[in-house]
Amino acid sequence: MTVFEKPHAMTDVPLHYCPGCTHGIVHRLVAEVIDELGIEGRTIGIAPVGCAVMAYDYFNCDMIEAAHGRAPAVATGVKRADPENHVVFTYQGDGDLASIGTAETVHAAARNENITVIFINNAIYGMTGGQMAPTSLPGQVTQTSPYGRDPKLCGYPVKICEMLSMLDGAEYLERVAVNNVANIRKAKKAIKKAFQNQLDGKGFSLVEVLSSCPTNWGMTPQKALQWIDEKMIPYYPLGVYKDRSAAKEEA
Ligand SMILES: Cc1ncc(C[n+]2csc(CCOP(=O)(O)OP(=O)(O)O)c2C)c(N)n1
Repeated sequence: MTVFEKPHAMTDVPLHYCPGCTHGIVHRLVAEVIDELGIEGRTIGIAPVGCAVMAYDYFNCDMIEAAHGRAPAVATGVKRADPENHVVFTYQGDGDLASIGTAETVHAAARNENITVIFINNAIYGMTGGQMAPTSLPGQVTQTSPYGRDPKLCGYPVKICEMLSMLDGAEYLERVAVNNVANIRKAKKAIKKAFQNQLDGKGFSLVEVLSSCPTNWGMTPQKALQWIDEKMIPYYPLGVYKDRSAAKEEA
């Protein structure tokens, strides 16, 4: 009896992520959704710069590597080239999406580009060694804020779902977490909806996933999952920030 199988949309390449990093979980959720929707042959993923830079090795669908932060712009071009047949998703970290790529993110949302954005918020620049990210919490110790992030000096964290929810353009914005089984199930549901919205032609759908980085947070994998509960979720509340079609149906 088969009790465990990897999704077809994932390759056999071993993941390079650190122990306890949740990038692998989110990759799997995306791949499961691609399988369930039967879209592998027409899906094109846009890989970021950051720890997920090698995402192109891990997904069986076509992948394109974008320069740091530019994934929504690349996704826009790929989607518009053949909107009926291409299913396009970006996969981006917080340094990528909420710092260097802020403009691309905001304008893709404002234009309601019919793309799916998977946003990994791990509150740090992982790949480059743990520098402060736009999403690092006030007081959070990082390589570039050794005494804790001081908002007077470095400003406050950028709350992407809240910020984009102000735009008329964005279709669907939800924040989820992958720190326990119940949250992982909810994350999968949100990711599936974000892809389904694209298939239904509804427009820009972004799922922000609160994720762990035990290596750069200086924690055990288990403590890192707790830290998401105790520190990240209170600052970044989970939930749907915008669901334009659902709001229209209710009205
Ligand atoms: C234009 C440009 N600026 C800076 C860098 C260096 N760089 C590579 S990855 C990265 C940060 C990645 O952090 P994040 O997007 O949060 O992803 P994570 O590694 O945490 O998954 C930076 C600054 C780059 N590659 N290109």
